[in-house]
Amino acid sequence: MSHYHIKSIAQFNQATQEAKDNPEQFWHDIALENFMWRNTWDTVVKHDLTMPSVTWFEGAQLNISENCLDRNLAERGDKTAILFEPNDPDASAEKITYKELHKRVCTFANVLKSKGIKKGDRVCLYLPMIPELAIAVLACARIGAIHSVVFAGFSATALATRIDDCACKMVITSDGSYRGAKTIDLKGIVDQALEKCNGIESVLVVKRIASEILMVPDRDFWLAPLLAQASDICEPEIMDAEDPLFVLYTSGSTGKPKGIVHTTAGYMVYAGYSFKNVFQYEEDDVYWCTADIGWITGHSYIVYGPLLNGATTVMFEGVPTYPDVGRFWEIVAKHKITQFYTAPTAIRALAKESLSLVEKHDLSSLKILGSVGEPINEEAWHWYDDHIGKNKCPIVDTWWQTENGGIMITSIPGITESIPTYATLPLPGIQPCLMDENGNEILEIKAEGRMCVKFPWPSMARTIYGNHERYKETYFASFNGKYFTGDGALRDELGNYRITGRVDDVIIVSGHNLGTAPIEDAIDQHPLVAESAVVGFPHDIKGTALYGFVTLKNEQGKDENELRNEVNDMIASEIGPIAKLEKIQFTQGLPKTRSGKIMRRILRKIAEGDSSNLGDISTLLNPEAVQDIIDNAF
Ligand code: 7RM
Repeated sequence: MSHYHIKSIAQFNQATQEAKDNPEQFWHDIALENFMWRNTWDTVVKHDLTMPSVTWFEGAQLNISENCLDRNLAERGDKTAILFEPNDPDASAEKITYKELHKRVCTFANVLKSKGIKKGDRVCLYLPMIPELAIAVLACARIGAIHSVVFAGFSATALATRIDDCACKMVITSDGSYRGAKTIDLKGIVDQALEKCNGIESVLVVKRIASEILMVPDRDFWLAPLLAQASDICEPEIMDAEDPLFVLYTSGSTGKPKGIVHTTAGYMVYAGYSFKNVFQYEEDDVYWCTADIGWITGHSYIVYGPLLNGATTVMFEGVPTYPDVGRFWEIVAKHKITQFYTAPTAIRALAKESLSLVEKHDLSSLKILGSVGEPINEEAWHWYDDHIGKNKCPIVDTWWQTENGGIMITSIPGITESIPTYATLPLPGIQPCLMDENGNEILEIKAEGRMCVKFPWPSMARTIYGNHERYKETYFASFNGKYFTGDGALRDELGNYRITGRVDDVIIVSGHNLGTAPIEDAIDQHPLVAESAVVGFPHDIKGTALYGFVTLKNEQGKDENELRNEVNDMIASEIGPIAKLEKIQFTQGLPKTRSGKIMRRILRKIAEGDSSNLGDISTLLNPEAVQDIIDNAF
């Protein structure tokens, strides 16, 4: 029997062991028993991580949209698949059943075909968080087109780069989008981007805000009339296991963004398996992940993972601060959310606000809370646990990456222990390891090092679009034969992992290796601190010294130097005097990526006194924060 759904600690231990001893059998059973195949595989996995080349389920044939939709029709055709909560809190939510979703995906797929899109073509999706985005994703998958979703907060230039890099033939967008009190002219951004691109043959436009927009004849088409003419029957394209399913861009620390390629069968198996276990989804649950589908978290844990399990998945169009900072909690109460999955940046932002905005909403439906995207500091973890989970909801701190396709390290709610600031244990089937500076695996259990994965897993990225050499160089060259994550981690005596941050964030002060996450965690425990970021800067004696950027909570008024001393006292008592900050700058905000990660690269430049050359900051969430920091830097 397969270990698809882990229900006890004994089963967790057994699954972990079996997956290590015989990965082929482990994944064979899971794949065979829980998915729909047109043909099964000849081999479960073939791998050579030095090339690197990996295939999973070679010889198998399938369609992932069939697994998400058709497979659920008989048992749960009338169950809500997508629960859409619009930006406007007074507009009514939309419930799309599995039956309806199936029809809408098929109809959309026929529109794609009518515009000449075929298996293997790339289609760029530049859409707000409205049902059409999920439908377009599934429609591409249905006909074997490769979707490339670009987060609709990216600029025209960023969009153009991504359209060109994988030579998309079509863009799907909307006339505009709602974001809180604002509207954004998405179509205008697409028009601007397309001035720089060559390959786009057609643009499909969803009407969302009914704005006046330019429609280029023979290139731009309103979606609604095309849908009205299309049939709602569309047989799924039969795909090979290793046919690409999607490309998703992730920005590297240097160079142009990397088009991470995920393939069909392995991605499906792992998205389904990880969703089921990490969120322990039960039939009547209402699951909500607040990410945008423009990120991997949205791909795997708003669309594919939930639908593969016949779940009800919430899509929220708006922002956490509109109409007020209680919006998340209002939605939890309104839809009786059972699993809530968000990012530390959102938790920290909401924890700054008055508790009355949480307390006026009934959050008793919640069973499981999740965190993803960055290390979650202890302060934020406890706030989440106390005020949102009321100390009765296990928190899953899920560590994974775009390149991984699915959650790699996490606790399993109710089964393995959650530990603040620790992602804890790998899911069965995942084999992380820690490496030392000499490139050797550290065999002691309690250790600190660079985190790698030493055996392939089904949803690992197969390549970077159009640049296999860069894929090899970035992920497989540092530690030959292993996948290098780029993150540093600590492992405790029980094997629990604590992610200490990107390795490029590791700072060596007077010969001591310091991760940014534990220091920031200590700072954030100060009651007046909202969030912080620590970077290194050159120092005559220490080699490198620490520079902290600290954002305070709304209420304040304390003397800054007194606060600096208190912050350093916290660090000294949590970590040791070695980790004390040389300089502490109080800031209005910290520069963040659109997905909410703190951009330490920019802070490092400022701390080094070299703010003339910060690189492209236009894709930041809050470029204005940068100027303020430069103006007030030491
Ligand atoms: C899912 C996602 C990946 C990077 C990764 C880490 C950091 C993500 C956690 C985390 C500590 C976590 N994909 N990261 N989750 N660090 N604890 N639970 O975010 O490709 O956009 O980013 O994010 O550094 O390498 S991603």
